Amino acid sequence: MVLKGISLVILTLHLLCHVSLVPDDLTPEEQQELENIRRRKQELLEDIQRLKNEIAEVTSEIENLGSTEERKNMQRNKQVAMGRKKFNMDPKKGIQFLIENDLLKNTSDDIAQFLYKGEGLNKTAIGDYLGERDDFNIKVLQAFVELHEFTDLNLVQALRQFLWSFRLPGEAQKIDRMMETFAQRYCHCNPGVFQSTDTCYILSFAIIMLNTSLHNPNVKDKPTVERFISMNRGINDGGDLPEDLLRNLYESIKNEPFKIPEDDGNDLTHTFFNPDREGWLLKLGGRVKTWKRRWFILTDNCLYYFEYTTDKEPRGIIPLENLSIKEVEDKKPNCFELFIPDSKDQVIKACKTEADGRVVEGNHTFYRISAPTAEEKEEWMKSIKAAISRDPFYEMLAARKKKVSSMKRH
Ligand code: 4IP
Repeated sequence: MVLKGISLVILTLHLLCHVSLVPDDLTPEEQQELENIRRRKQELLEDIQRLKNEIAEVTSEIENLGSTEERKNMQRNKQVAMGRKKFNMDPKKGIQFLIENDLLKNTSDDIAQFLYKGEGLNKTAIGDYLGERDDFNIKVLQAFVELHEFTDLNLVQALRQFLWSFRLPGEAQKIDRMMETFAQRYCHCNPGVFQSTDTCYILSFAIIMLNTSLHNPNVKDKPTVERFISMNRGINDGGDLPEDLLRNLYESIKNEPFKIPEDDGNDLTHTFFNPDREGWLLKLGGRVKTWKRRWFILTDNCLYYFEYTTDKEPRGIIPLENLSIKEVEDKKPNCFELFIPDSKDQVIKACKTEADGRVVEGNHTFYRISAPTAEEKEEWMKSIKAAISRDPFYEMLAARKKKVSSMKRH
């Protein structure tokens, strides 16, 4: 802009120089005109000087910037932003990058602070980092949970804060570790509320499941406060928790569901909702690769398939334990596959009915299934995933329940 201004001024000046060469036998009007032009020339010369000064000022500002703290800060902020991006793509690499560039200290406390502030960080990535089994990550998890202040909060309020600070991963072992750390912290901040951290842990899950039952439209049977109270009998190391406390927690969840960071829709609400489902799907055979239309029912952590909806006996049963699920491409549309992770050739434990009615073991190393629509594929995959991931967790929870309800209080 400034340079363009200068060239214009120079051009005008050039023209004016020619004008000043005009002889002086001029009429008064022409002389007046010449006078005006000279004044204008003077003004333009002043303009040029002003522009020159401005350019000098801006140039010196740019030069100064280069040597000041400001520039260093800009550089640093850029690197932090890059570190955050890397973290969101691969949490471990992101942390490593920040440490290598002296933007973060390699201590569990500093990393925990960074995750707790969470600026620009994806909550799924935070959950993934905190859920890692590594000793160091476990230390970070502890430091992270200690940054939460739960004193004088009821359990629902504390859970709201906790579950909003990152996204709980789907894996049972990780959920267990994180909720255990949460329960310890809650009991530390609120001594005397629960007999043990196990009680706090179990009640936390009762609350998360209550949240799902009350607010997930897929759950038709909504529990009453009485049912919630009776479900939690005996969990305080053999004794009951005060009814008032349970009523308050129930009301709080009923009035306001948990706000949970949701990135791919497969959040806690899904992990703990009743995943039962039924419908028509196509299934590929085991040894002979023929597609058969079968009526599938998902219940009790098993997939049953029938020839007709009215059949009493299934043609096959696939227990979902130890299986994984993934989308696959096939000539048939909307396909997904059930498989054993890390073991391609192993036959999946399942049973099927032969043409002569005998029940025999299945022959599938994978089950390929095609859904009628993309939406149905998504729904089936979500429900099967939920059935797979909640199962080991329910076992762990049941073990804890058994432990606390068998304890006798003195
Ligand atoms: C059959 O093909 C069907 O696809 C069976 O499905 C299947 O059993 C058989 O797998 C496959 O050979 P044909 O009907 O063309 O013979 P369904 O039982 O639903 O009728 P699965 O195990 O998929 O139920 P193999 O592994 O038995 O060959």
